[in-house]
Amino acid sequence: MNPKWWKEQVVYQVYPRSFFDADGDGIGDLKGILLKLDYLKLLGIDTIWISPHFDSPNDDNGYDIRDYKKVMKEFGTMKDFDSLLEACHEKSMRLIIDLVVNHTSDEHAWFIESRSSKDNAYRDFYIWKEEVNGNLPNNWTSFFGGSAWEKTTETGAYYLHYFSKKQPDLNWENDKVRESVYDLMRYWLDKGVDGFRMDVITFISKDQGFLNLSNEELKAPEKRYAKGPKLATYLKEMNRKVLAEYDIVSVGEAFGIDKETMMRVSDEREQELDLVFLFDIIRIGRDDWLQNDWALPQLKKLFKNQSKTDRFHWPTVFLNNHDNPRSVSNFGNAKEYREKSAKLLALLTLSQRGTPFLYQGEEIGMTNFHFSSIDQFDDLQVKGTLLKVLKNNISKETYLTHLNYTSRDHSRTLMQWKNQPQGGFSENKNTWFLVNPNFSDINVEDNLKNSDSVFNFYKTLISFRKKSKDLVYADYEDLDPDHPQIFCYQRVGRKQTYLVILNFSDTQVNYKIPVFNPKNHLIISNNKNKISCIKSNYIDLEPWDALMIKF
Ligand code: ISL
Repeated sequence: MNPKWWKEQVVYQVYPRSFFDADGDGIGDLKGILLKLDYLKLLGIDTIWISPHFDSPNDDNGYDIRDYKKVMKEFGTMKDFDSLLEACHEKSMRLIIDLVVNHTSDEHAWFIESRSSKDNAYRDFYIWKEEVNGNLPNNWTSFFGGSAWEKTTETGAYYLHYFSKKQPDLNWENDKVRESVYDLMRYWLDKGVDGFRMDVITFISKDQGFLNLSNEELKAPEKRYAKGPKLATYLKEMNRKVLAEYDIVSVGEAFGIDKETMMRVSDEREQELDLVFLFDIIRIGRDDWLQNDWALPQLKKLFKNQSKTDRFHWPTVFLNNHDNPRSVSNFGNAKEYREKSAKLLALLTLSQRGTPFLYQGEEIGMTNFHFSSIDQFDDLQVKGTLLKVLKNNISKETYLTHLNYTSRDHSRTLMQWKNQPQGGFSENKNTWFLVNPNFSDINVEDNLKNSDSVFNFYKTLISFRKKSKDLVYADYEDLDPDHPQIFCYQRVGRKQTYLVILNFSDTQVNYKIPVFNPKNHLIISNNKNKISCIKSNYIDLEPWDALMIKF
């Protein structure tokens, strides 16, 4: 296995807007992240990924960039960014930033020029099409509701936007676009950032035929958008001209990518990207905003698939991010077994083969928010999709029920630091978004005081993982793929074997451990009564028991 720093570290994603408000305007900021670096260091975090910090009108909370070389005014100044980056490096931490170059904001200077006239020098920075017999250029849809085409008054032509109409897609066919992107990448890399998370990077190549999507494809357009013909060309060029020049990591958000493309994009021999985020695990049972039931064997199969890669590929492992519900609500039991199931999920994430990506609040077992009305949501995806829902004769109540499982807003409620107003996120009671009222029970301050807290479980596990290369690099083997409640797998290293047993259920299970060695040693368990070593291959597992042993 080709050892790399980014294979051995644990990454922590910060959504700056909701992380910590240092300047008291009710919005999280860069100074707030700087003030919390020691907290992240204490947790054992080596690398931080921050969601977009660039100047933006915030139509999509920063994923609509107006100026790539300017810091969003709500988050602070370029000096604040430089101080944050410097502080990270002083603390031997790395900082990855979010590269959003499939699209810009419609308020970006390039787009203001491009839309103004058909012969403007920037016209071909974006994708313009005329209407066809009075109709839209084609039937492509936006992820935020409606058509992916928006007509402009200046020239009567339509521009393409896979996301909101305030997020026009860049035309990567145009080499001036690509060179401009490489220039802005170098700007941040020359400052010393340690890599990029690349937003929907698999969408940057467009099928130049602009053919209609079939009815089947319309159900999941991302699968077609991620199959553009020149993706490999562009990624290889980006790697050759920029990425290969620096000691950094590139992780591509690969929404909609198929297995074959994924295997090529993240194959180190292909010189494209280092890592990719796949969504089949985090979106298990999901059909857009709908949440369907799923069974544990389905989840185990997905973990097996992603870990079954060879030595030229390295997976990412994550159960949370800013676009998905919180893992303890999505995969655990956020009610009577909240802390226990949160620890089980911590063990699942941190004992896998691959780079673990944690998300703010996961380390203290933060849960989904209970939304009582659609008006409470901030996310434009919720509002944009409502029109489609109503058009399909689905009631608002049904939509709200599912949003309470699936909405991106569950992960955007304010980080819960203390049992104080606004959860200690801000001194200002007029915060930009909601705080979960359960901050009284679930907050950093209480977690730090409690040696048996979710935080300290994560901290212990992260510390252990960083000391054991076998737990990082060893192969993964699911030992009981069909069991309906138990997730049991081993990591067979050169020096020792790690065996993980997870009871993914509210029920007690008497379990026969498939692989047993009486000379074993308990590494960690979320059940204080578990003894220091397992004497028999039969073990009584209480609801949500999780343990790792080595032999
Ligand atoms: O929720 C999703 C995946 O779990 C998708 O709807 C999501 O929009 C998709 O993964 C792309 O996400 C990225 O690009 C969007 C932005 O809204 C998301 O926050 C970002 O992560 C447009 O930039």
